[in-house]
Amino acid sequence: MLHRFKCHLKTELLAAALLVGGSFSTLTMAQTKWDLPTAYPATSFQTENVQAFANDVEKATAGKLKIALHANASLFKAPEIKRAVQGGQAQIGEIIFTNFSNEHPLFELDSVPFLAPSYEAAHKLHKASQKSLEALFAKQGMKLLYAVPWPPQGIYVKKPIASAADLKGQKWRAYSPGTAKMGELMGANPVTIQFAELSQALATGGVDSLISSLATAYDTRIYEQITHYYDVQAWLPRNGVIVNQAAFDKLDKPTQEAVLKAAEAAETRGWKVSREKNSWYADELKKKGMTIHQPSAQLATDMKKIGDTMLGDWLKKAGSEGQAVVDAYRKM
Ligand code: PCA
Repeated sequence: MLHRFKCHLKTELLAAALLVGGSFSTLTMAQTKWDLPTAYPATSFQTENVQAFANDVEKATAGKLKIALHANASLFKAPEIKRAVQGGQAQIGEIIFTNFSNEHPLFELDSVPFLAPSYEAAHKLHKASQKSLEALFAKQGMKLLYAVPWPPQGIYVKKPIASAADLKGQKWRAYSPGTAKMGELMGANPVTIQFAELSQALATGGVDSLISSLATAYDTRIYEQITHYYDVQAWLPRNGVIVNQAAFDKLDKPTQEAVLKAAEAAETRGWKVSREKNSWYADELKKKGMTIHQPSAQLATDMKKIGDTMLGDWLKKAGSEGQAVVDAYRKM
């Protein structure tokens, strides 16, 4: 009897809270809180998109699932985020796939130079590789929710260059095994520096040149030290939001659906914003003193050669599974 009375009281309390307003209702309902580490700053278009995803989820579930974003590698450093999600130290997180190239060739595919160097091509490659990538995460106890590309990657240098040989001996900032390899192939000295440490490394003279997007040049103020950009459009690396499968499975069905729906919207929005903002970044960077060059014929040839070498290496590593993905992409 007492139990029934208690239950009744609870229901009444819940009803009253719902009447009073949304914010009260969240106090009485079971609430789940997820931590979402990302290695990129709050002002990055990627992080803004992740934040919009988190807001959408909170709204669609009336606060039942709250996702707290931890930007700028404040909770985990870039290379640690994937393992943190896998182990459940963070329920959800954002990574750049290509950081994990040494673990599996599929993580590197979008960063093979000149394999998919435009938004259209990158989207085809994304679709051609999506199932395999999802299966890879599933094997590791995670679920891939969505992925969004950085704008095309170009080369930043302090002084104009005519060919890849001009990068010889330079301190080349890498953000992945592939970008380090590229530096090596040009005769530069690669040093891996994650995004969160990039501004500092630039300011203290630790970087002469690098490959990245216009977005990153704007966000990390590359233009304060490096003022020449070569628009080689080598690839568009994707960030992905991944969730621990067990954490996802603990959610009730409507909440799971809300997450999937918000993820789908985030992917569509992210591809659009990445593309649209790219020309805005170019304009802003020019205002800050960046010269945007088209690569000379020699530089383009040198880069293409490096791309061919890296694609050959990738196909060797990735075997028949990799070949099948590339074949499917080329048929699209
Ligand atoms: N910005 C990230 C990855 C690719 C990009 O455009 C970086 O430079 O670390």
